[in-house]
Parts: sequence; C-alpha cells; structure tokens
Amino acid sequence: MEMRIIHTADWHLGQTFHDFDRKREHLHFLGELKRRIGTYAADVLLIAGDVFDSPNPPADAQEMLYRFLHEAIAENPQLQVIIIAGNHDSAGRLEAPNPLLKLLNITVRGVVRRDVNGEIDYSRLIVPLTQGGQTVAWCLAVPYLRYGDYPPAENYTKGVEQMFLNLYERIPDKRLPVVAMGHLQASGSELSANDKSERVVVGGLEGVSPEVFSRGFAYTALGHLHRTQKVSGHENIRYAGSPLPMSFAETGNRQNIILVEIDGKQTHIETAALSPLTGLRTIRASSVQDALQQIAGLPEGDNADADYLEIRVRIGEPEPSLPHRIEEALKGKAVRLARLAALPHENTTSAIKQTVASFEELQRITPMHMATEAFKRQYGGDDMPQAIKTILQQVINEAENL
Ligand SMILES: [Mn+2]
Repeated sequence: MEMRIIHTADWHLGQTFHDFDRKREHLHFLGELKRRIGTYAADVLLIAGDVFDSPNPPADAQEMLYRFLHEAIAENPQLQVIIIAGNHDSAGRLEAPNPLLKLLNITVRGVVRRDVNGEIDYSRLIVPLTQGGQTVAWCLAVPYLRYGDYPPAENYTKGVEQMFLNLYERIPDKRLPVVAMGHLQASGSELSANDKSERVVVGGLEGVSPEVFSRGFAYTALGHLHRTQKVSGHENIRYAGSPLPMSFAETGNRQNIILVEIDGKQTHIETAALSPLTGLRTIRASSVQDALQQIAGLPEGDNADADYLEIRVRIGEPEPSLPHRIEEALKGKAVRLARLAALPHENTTSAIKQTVASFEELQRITPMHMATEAFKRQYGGDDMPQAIKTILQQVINEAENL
C-alpha cells in the first residue's frame, strides 16, 4: 500500500490585508495547490483548520472553497479530502454542507458530538482513508477543541492530549498507518513575533506535548501556527504553515505545503515551496528624508498584485504632512502601502523617566499639562510648539464649555 498525502492549513480565506482584498492571492494559491494535487497524484488532501478567516466568512470566500473542492475532485477522482475546523472557523457552519460533501469523498469535522449519556462520539473523528473502497489507513480528524470538547482533565492541554490518546485506543485496526490532524499549539513550536491570530484562545498554558503524537502515528498534520515547521525536531509532526503571510510579523516566513508519502511502515516527507502572488516589503527609515530616498529606489509599475509595503519611519517632531508626502512619493511605484508607522527616535522614550503621580497630583493635572508631558515623551523631551498649544487650548476651552 502506498499513499500520497498533501498537508496544508491556515488558508484564512476571506482575510483582508490592511483593508486590501486578497481574493486574487487566494485564487492563485488554490490554482497552485490544484496543480500540485495532479502532479503529485495525491490520494488525500488534509486541510488542518482555519479554512476561513472568520466564523462568518463572506460569500465569495465560501464560493472559492467549494469551487476549489469541486474542481480538485473532478480533476483527481481518486482524491479524498479531510478538513478540520480551526479556531477562526465556525465549527457548525463549516460542517453544514457535509451531506453533500460526503458524496464527493470530502469529510469535514468541526463539532465534537456527544451521545445521550454525555460520552464523546470518538468514532466520528476516526475517518478511514480508503483506496478502491478499502480502508488502508486511519485519520484522527480532531478539530480545534473548545472548552468542554475534551475528556475530563486538569487543564486544557491535558484534555487535548487525553483526546488524542483516547482516539488512538479506539482505532479499529492498529496495524494500519495512523495519521493525526489537529489545530492546536504544540509545545516546542515557534510563533511568529507579535502575531495575534496565532495566540491560543485559552491562554496562560503551555502547548500540547508532541509526545502524544510520537507514539504510533505515521504522520501528524497540524494547523494554527503560520510558519512551516517540525515540532521539537520530530520529522513526522509538522505545521504546514499558512499559504499566504497573514501579517508583517510573518515577513521572514516561506510559504509551503507538505507532501507525505506513506509506504507500509516507511514515511517520506517533503516540503514543497509555494510561490505567493504578492510579497511583503518593509522600509525602515531613520528620518522622513531617508524614507523618501528609499521609496525613490522602489520599482516602478502599475501592478494589481504589487507587494504590500510597510513603512516604519523614525521622526523627531510631529509630521502632520507625512502621510501626504509618502503618498506623493509612492505614485507610480509598484507597491501597495498597507501600513505607515511614525515612531519616535529610539533613544528618547526610554531616556525620560516616568514618575508615578500621587492622587492629589492626578486631581490637579490639567488637560494641557497632560498633553505637553505626552508630547515631551513622544518627541525626545522637546516642548510643544506654541502654535500647537494655542490650537489645543482653544479645543480644550470649547470642550469645557459644552
Ligand atoms: Mn488558528
């Protein structure tokens, strides 16, 4: 028995990038994936959660998913697809088309069901992988688990671990290879810096131990973290990563899918790079002048799929005309400005000592005083210019006389 699996995750269909629509990027990815399914002659496609970016995805994002599934199956009739819900998905909504999807050999698991006695319906999460109508392997399709979705345990991660252990015990024939799917944070995995969407909902706890998957599983297909990675050096426990960078925090990430070939007791795993339609660029400038100079060096062109640009510029004083100047400088450049951050000079914020005000002081403090102090902190100890003070005083007067 030889079985070829493609593992992908964290599509986040329907996501907008700093208000830019990403439909063309997602369509480009889905085209690439479809071609890969064909050339690799994949038997199984695993989508490990966060199919959509939100629990209530826009109609065109839903259409994109179902059109892709239909075309992928039409072109590859042998293909079996298993999808689990992630923390961004609505478990119920993702499962809703199951009666139809079943006809196309597509299984969606989002909800953990219980029987009348409150017992978890484990068998529903043990999905047979078939070839020519015969079961050749098992897939533990475990969606993102919410509080109460798992067996009794002292905390969330222990509960998730127990879930996988209980499922493994219930596999009807353990001589066949077992593939696990999960949408979770495993301990020993690396998060992208400052990434909000990767943060686990149940906070303050360490991740799920990869040891749970190291016993008896041929491969574990994980979703949730957006960077492609092995977990704690385990070859066969991996995050596929997101096919599109989800934020500027992921600038250094490469986008991939994972190709897994299971041949009897042997598992061969390969990372296949994707070629995203749109890249990320960051300009770090020490001054406005520096920023304008770097912008001048950007390629020219009019491209609907141009790279997203982030500009981080250090400023020594308020620059109300900054957005306008940047916008003017970017005219004709083959980039899309997604984010402009004006930051005070690095050495200023830390240099000023902040004192804790007493209750009496707080009562005496005036709006003008507070504003001038904030101004000093922001702009390296400089006093607020008289012109700004005058305007601010007018606004304060008006507000107080309302
Ligand atoms: Mn997630």
